[in-house]
Amino acid sequence: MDNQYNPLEIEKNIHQLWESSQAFSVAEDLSKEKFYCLSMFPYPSGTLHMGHVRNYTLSDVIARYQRALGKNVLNPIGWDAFGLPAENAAIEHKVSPDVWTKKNITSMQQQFKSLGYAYDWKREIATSDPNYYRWEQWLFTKLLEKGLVYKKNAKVNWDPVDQTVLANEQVVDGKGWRSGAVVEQKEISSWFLKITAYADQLLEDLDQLSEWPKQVLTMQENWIGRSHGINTLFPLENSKHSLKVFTTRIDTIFGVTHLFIAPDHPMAKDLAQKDEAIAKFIKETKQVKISEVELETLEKKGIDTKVFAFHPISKEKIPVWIANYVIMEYGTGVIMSVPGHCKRDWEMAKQYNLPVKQVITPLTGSNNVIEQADEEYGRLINSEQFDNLTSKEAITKISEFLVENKLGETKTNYRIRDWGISRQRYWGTPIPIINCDQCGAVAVPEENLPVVLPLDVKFDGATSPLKDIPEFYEAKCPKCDGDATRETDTFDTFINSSWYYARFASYNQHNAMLDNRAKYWSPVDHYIGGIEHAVLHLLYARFIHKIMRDVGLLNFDEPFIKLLTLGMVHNQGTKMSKSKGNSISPIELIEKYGADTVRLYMIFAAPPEQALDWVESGVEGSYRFLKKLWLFSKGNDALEIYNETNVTTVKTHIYWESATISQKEARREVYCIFKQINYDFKRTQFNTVVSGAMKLLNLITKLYADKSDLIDKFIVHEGYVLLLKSLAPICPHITQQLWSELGNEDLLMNAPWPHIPKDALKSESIEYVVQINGKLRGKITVNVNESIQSIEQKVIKEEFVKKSINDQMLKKAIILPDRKLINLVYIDK
Ligand code: ANZ
Ligand code: ZN
Repeated sequence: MDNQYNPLEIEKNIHQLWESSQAFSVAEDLSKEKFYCLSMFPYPSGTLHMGHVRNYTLSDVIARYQRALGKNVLNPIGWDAFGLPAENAAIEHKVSPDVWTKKNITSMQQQFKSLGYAYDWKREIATSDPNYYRWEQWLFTKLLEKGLVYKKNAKVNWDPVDQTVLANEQVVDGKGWRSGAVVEQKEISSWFLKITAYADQLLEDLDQLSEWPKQVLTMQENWIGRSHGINTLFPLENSKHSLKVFTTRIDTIFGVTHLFIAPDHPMAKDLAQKDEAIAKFIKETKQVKISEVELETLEKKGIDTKVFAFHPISKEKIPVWIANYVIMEYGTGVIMSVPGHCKRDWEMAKQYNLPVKQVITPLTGSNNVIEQADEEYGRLINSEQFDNLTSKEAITKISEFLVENKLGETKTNYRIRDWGISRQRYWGTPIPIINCDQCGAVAVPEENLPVVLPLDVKFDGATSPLKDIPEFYEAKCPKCDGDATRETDTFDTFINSSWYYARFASYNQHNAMLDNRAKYWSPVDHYIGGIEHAVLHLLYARFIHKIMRDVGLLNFDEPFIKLLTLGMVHNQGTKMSKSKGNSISPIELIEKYGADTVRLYMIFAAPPEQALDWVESGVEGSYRFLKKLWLFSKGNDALEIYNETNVTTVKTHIYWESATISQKEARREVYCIFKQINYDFKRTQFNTVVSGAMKLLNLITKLYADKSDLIDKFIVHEGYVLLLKSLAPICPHITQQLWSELGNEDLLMNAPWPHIPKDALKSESIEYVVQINGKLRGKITVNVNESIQSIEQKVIKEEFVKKSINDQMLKKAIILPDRKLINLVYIDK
C-alpha cells in the first residue's frame, strides 16, 4: 500500500478479503450468547437514499460491535418486494412488476455491498418469492380453521374511475390520488384478521417493552384504545325500543341535553325514508370519511329527528338528533350529549343554540361551563340523589344503580378494528381461497400451496390483471370438486412484513414456516427503523408474532426487545427527498470519498434518534479524519516493530518497573478515552464514540511527536490498537487494512474487544487546588503515594505561594486528599 489514502482501492480489497474468508456467514451456536440485530427491511425502489444509509449503517455498527463483544450475531437483509410502486412502474414503463423488482434488488444489493454491511447474503429474503409467501398463505388457512379470519362487507374508499379500493393514505382531499375522481364509500366484501381478539394482550404486553421509546408505547396504547364504560338504555317515546348509549362518563348523566345518533345508525336510515331533509343530511355527511382525530376539529353538524327518548333516571324527555361527529363503528353509534362537560358536545350546543347544563363542580376553585366545557372529574351537583359524590364515586354508584334497574351494563370498548387485508391489487400474495357456489369460501388445501402469482401479465391500469387470466382464476372446489373461482384479491403487504424477521432464521426451510432456528434467534434483540412505523407495522408484527407463538412456532411473547427509532435525514432543515429536489445520492458520495467516510459521517453527525442535518463540509471533515489516521500509520516506528502479543508481554514488566509518572499518566489518559468510548457504544450514542476516537488519535499523535523512549512507543501502539478496534464497527475497511498492516492475520471483526487492564485507569498523581487564607491561588500536582508532610513541604516552596504571602508565616496547612484541596493559613508575624 502506498502512503496516499485511497479508499476505493482499499475498500475493494477488503471486500474481497471478507468474501474469500466468508466473514459474514452466520450459524447457530449454542455455546455463545446470541444477538439478533435488525433494521426494517427496505422496499426495493432501485436506489439507496440517505435515510437507508443511516438506517443500515446503524444496524451494521451495532452488529459489528456486538460481534466484537463475542456474541453470535445475526444481522440479515431482505426485500419488502410486493407493493404499489412496482405496479405503477409497470403501467408507466411497460415492464412487468417482477422484472422491475428483481432488477432493483440486484442494483441495491451492489449498493449495500459497496457500503461494507456484514450481511449473511445466503439468508436474503424477498417477500415476492413463492417460497416465502407460501407460508403466509399457509398461516392464513390455519387462522381460518381457528376462526381468526373471517369475511365481511366493509366500507372502503372506492375510486370510481380507477375501479379500485384506495388506502386512506391514497385519498387526497377526498379525491383519488391517481384519477382525481371524488372518492366514494363503497361496501365490498373483504377478508379480516381478528386482531381484536388479541387487543388485551397487545395492550398488556406493552409492559414488557421497557426498551422501546415511550412515545411509541403511547401511540400503540392509544391505537388499541381500550376504555371502560357503560352501555346505558334510554327508552324511546311511543315505542318499546330503547337507544343504547356508550359512555365513559356516566357521572355526567344528569347533564344530558340530547341524544345524538350516527348518520349510518339503522334508526337514522329508517327516518331518512320518511323525511327528505334527513335523507339529504345523511347523504352529505357520508361524503366525507373521517378519522377519529378529525372528529375533534370537524365542524359539528346535526339535524333534529323529532323523536324523543326518556332519561333513564330522571325520566325527563330528551330530543334525539343525528350528528355528523358520531361514528357508527365505535361504541353503540349513539352518544349522550353533555355540553357542559364534553368539548365536542359543547361546540355542537353553541352551533345550534342548545342548552348547557352544569352537573360537575371542581373539587377546588370554580368553573363556568357556559363559556367552556369542563371535562375534568369533580363533585356532582344537580344530580338528584347522587349530589355531592365525587366523579369517581358517582361512576361506581350510578353504574350500580343502572345495572340493578336493568338500564345498563358495564362495557369495555376498543378503538382498534379488525385488520382488513384484502387488496384489489395484482402485485401481492394471492389470497389462498376458492369461492364455490355450493360450499362458499374454501381454503386452498395445504398440499396445493403456494398459490403462485402469475408473472406474465398485462396491465390496463385499472383492474387487477388477475381478473383477466382464466388460467389463474378458474379452479375446482377443493370440497365438492365443482367449478369454482379463485380469489383474485391479494394480501395487504403489511402481512409480508409481519413475520420476515423470524424467517431469516429459517430462510431455507421448505417444509415449514419456521423451525427451531427461529426459536434460537428470536426475539430480535435490537430493532431499528423509522418512527413512521410506530403503529401499523409494529402492531401487526407483534400480532402475527403472537399468532406464530400460539401455533407453536415461536416461544417468546414479543418479537422485538429493544426498539431504536431513527431520526430523519434533513437537508437545509427539511426532509431529504427526491420530490423536494434536495436529495443527495449516497452512491456519488461513496465514489468520491469511499464508504468509510460516508458511514463515519452518518454516525458522527447526530445521535441516532435525532434528525441529521446534512452538511457537505461535515463529510469532508470525516474524510480528513480518516486521512489523518491513515497518514499517522505511515512510517510510524511505534507501530512497525511489534505485533499485539509481544507488546503485551513486553509492556507488563517494563511499565511497572521503569515507566515514569508522566508515562503512566499518558497511558491512563488513553484508557480514559477508551472507557468513554465503551460507555457510548453500550448506550448506542455512536456519535460520541467517534468524537472519542478523534480524541484518541490526537492524543497518540501528540505522544508520538513527544516520544523519547520505547515505553512512549508502547503507549502509542497500545492507543492505536484501541483506536482501530473502536473505529472498526463504524469504518470497517480502513481499520481492517491498518490492522493487517500491523501484521495481524486474523480479521479485525473477529478480534476480541479490548478489556481495560487493572490499574490502567488508576491515577499516578493528584492535582490539588491550593487556597491561601480562603482565596484560590494555584494548583499543584503530586504523586498519589506522597505523604501529607511531604506535600506540605512541597507546596510552601511553590513560587505562587511565596509570591502571595509577603512576610507572613504559616499557621496551619490543611490538606484534604478526598476533596483535592489544600488550604494554607498564614498570619502576620
Ligand atoms: C358522555 C360524556 C361526557 C362523554 C363527558 C365524554 C365526556 P373513549 O374514552 O375514547 O372510549 N363516544 C362514544 N361513542 C362514540 C361514537 N360512536 N362516536 C363519537 N363519540 C363517541 O370515549 C368515550 C366517549 O366518547 C363517550 O363518553 C362518548 O362521550 C364518546 F363529559 O359520553 B362520552
Ligand atoms: Zn364446492
